[in-house]
Amino acid sequence: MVKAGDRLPTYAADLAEAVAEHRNEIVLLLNRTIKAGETNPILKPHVLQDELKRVAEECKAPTLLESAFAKQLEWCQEAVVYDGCVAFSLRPTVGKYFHCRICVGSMQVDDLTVSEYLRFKEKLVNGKRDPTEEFWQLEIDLEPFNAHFPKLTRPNSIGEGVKFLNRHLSSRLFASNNADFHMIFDFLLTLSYNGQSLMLNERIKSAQEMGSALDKADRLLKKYECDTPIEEVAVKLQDMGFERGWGNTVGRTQNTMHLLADIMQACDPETLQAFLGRLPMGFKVVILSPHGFFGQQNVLGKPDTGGQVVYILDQVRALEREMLARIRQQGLTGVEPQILVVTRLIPEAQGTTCDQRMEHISGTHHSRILRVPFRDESGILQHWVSRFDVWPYLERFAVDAGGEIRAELGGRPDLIIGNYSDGNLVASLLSFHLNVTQCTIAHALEKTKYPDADINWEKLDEDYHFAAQFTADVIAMNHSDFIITSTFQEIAGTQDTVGQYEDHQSFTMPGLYRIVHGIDVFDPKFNIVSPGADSDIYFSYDQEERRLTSLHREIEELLFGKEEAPLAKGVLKEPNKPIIFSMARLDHVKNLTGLAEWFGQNKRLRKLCNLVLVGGIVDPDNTTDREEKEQCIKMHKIIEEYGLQGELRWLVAQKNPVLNGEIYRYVADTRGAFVQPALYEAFGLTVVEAMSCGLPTFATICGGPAEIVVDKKSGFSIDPYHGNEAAETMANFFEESAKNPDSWLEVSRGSLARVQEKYTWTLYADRLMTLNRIYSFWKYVSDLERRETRRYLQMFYILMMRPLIAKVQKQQAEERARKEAA
Ligand code: UDP
Ligand code: LCN
Repeated sequence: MVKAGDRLPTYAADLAEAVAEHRNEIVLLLNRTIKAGETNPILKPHVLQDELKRVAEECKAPTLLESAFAKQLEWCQEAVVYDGCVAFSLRPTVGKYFHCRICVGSMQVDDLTVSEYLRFKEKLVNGKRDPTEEFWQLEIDLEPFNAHFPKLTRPNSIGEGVKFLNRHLSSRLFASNNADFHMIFDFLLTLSYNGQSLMLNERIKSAQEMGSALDKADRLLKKYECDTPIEEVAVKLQDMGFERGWGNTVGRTQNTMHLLADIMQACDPETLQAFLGRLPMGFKVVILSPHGFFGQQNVLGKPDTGGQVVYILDQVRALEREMLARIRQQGLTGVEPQILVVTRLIPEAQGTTCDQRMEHISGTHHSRILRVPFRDESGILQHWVSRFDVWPYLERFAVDAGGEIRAELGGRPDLIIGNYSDGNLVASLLSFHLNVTQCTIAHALEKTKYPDADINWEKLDEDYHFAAQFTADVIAMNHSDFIITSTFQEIAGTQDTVGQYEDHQSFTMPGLYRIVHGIDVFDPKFNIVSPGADSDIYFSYDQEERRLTSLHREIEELLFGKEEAPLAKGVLKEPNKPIIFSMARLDHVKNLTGLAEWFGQNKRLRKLCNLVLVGGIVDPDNTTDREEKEQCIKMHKIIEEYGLQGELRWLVAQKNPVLNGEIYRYVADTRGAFVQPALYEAFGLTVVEAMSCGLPTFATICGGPAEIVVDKKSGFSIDPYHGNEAAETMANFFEESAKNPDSWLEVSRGSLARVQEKYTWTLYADRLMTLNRIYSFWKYVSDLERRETRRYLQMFYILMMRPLIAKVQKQQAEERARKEAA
């Protein structure tokens, strides 16, 4: 804190100056903020903005809106009100924060450090408890560990970590003037397959010797035609110290060797990436997704089983194709890629295959699902448990799965990919113990979905166990060698909104710990690699010859049939109208109930279209999931309240993707649209699916869909917090499309073009395989420096995560005992 007499650091000084310009109005604004803080002491930006407008109007001071203070308020992500003071968290640009506090009585402005800001915020929970207590709260600060690692500097380059890393590595190699080449040489020596060396053998003893051996090999290879199969020269190359892996033909081998020779001469990022990208490695991949029902049929739409399963299965197919193509190009024989998706085995499998230990993944040759049960002291856990409740089982799962993975793969994997918080925690444990490259994929970080869940963690802990989850997330994102995200916003948000990872930069859970530096969005470990939609299932409605017309009777029965509970609710009275379609898990955040409400309230829209919703269950007694039940009951209420029975049809979760693909297209035939109304959506596969079918899409601006859809070109962005406006936008679109069918076609074509350009699995697999090679090399060369972070994280895990897990376990045991007693 700035003490009396100190010169004010820039920010507080700027703010004090800005306040002085409009002192009267700002005092009024701050007093109102303090008043508003009595109901909710953590104020979101829109509340402050709205208040600012009101004050400017009431005081007849329009210049206030243009003032320096108003500009600074635009940066505000949150204001905390306590004891007559307002503390602001200001974010002038992505990933950069200032904190300051104004005490309204004296109008004193102070700069705060992150730690001071969080301590001030903690007072909301701790009140005026012993003030010395705040000094004993554990503070986690990962910044010093990463201080000597290279960092991106421009917000525009966030998510392009690999590009930056290549530049860094190549300039390091270039600057070292050959001194660092032993790193490449040593790394090449580590490459092998089932004990068989690749690329180099023991005949080459040093980086220098490698240089002259490359010249010798070049002289030999020049004597052959480029397309000569490598088998014809393999023995001669071996004598020179080169094993298989350089290429399948003389030409490709020569080319790979030239890349290495060029790197040794004068390294540049493109050549380095091209060379590393060709290395024969990453043959054994483990993908972890412990929770939920992970299967290939009958699983989608269950409370925890959505896009992650679809994503992984598509990812596996694309990765295997890419791995096979690379193995072919590397000229390797007898090498087979292996991908293991490791999940939990659920004995009470509810009509799925989740009780089978091993399952082949269709559409692949070498990929399998391996299921390992959750166990505790009373044996194998028989039933499904929510993703929020899995924490007590994960350590044991990691040990059991680790053993089974090694047995199945005949050794340790080359790459471990974690999915979601639980998978990423297990991936961290395994990669720590096996020293394997770790990739993190969050899919969704719950902290963003549940605003203020950090400060209120104690209230929510019984239902959600967020303390364990957020701790797991911080550990995994820091432990991981590289992180893949589907969009930019997942890392660093937008100019106005905070990204999901960025949200872990600093936060506090009073009484537990305070994170003053949890993650840096400028870290080069972040890479945007967007998924796609399976092009065999999700293709355009106008590809007539591919259409699955044999499914139309079933679809018509679903959409327009008379069957109701327990499989459906509502029967459409006017089936000829265009359909507004939405499909999601029946979660609060997915907001299907919100969409039903917007529709109910907009007479114009109701006249123009029917609403078809696919989600969850229709009978609330058919679920054990708390949120699903609550949303189901709410949906029934909305249907009653607005009298929607003849205009809305609500179907239970549809678990067959092939049928769903044809449903999207059928809806397109009606000149309908897809709506993704979520209050927050991390990415939103349904948006890509609908767009791939040529269905105009209205998608939430909160989260990933804002990046997928280009507003008014390839769809429409809607604000779920302004449902009326969203409904109006839809009504305008349908009105226009009824008058001018070309307007519908234009948006449909825009959607198709957008997904083809940006969201395909082929692009994804190529990128991921290249990233694996580059980050594995980086892990190898920076291993020693990283050990500090890993040790710090290990301590955090043992001293914080384990007690949190024990707490969840205790809560669950008490709940079981309560239920049994009742
Ligand atoms: N899905 C489905 N049936 C349903 C609900 C959803 O097949 O009743 C599928 C949907 O087609 C998509 C995935 O589940 O492939 C949902 O992914 P998304 O990213 O939209 O959301 P998530 O459920 O992962 O949060
Ligand atoms: C989880 C989510 O919440 C979705 O937004 C994503 O699309 C899905 O995973 C796949 O990554």
